[in-house]
Amino acid sequence: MDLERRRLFGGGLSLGALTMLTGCDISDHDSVQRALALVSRFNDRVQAAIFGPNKLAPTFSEAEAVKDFRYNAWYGPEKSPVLTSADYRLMLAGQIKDKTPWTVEKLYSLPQVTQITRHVCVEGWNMIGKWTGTPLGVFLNQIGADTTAKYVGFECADGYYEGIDMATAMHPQTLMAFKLSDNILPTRHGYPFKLRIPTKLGFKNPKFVTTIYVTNQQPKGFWTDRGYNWFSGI
Ligand SMILES: Nc1nc2c(c(=O)[nH]1)N[C@H]1C(S)=C(S)[C@@H](COP(=O)(O)O)O[C@H]1N2
Ligand SMILES: [Mo]
Repeated sequence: MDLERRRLFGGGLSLGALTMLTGCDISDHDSVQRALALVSRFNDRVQAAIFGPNKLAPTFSEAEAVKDFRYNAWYGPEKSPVLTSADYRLMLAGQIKDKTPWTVEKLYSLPQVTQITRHVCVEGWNMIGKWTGTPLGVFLNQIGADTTAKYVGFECADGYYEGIDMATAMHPQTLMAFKLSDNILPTRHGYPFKLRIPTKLGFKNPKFVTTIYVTNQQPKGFWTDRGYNWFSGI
């Protein structure tokens, strides 16, 4: 019940209020699940509607940035996929004009910005880090992505998958991050790049991205398929 409880209180509804609203017996597991799913989808819609396309996440000073950033994934760091610049190609799909695959060299020659922001993981930890890379919006424009489409999706070398709405994709702080603490992204943090999205919870920051696609169909997410909210903004 933990996750459901958090969602409920986050949404500002008590379990009792929900029971009254839905008229379902709290001991009836299936109808509780259905009611919760409804609240969760409602929350996603409200959050998407109030998302400010240019409202910035807080930024921090150099001194506040952690040098030794914490690792997280659904498996141990020793199992991280090892991608090499010789073999790696970023594949492009969906509503994009120029779908030529990108090498690491070409990606790393894109114009870059640095940001110091807070990463928040739902598992109960957060950390301030310094990331450097290209705003995803700049890249999407360069490859002729249809930015009137609704979503951008990501597939990763470890089987992970995620997706974000176009407003978040075009947000100035949404980066294809190539560096962490001024060093090329280490393998365990997603080499050759991760999406760094300070307006989203940690799990919506995919690492080891191998495909970017543009679509009108809401992309699935690894943790969303396991019960977390799709929007998951912070
Ligand atoms: N490909 C991939 N990306 C992922 C994950 C994962 O398991 N695989 N875990 C997510 C979660 S839950 C978190 S908190 C962050 C952790 O990123 P870090 O290892 O750079 O701290 O990566 C996110 N992106
Ligand atoms: Mo996370």
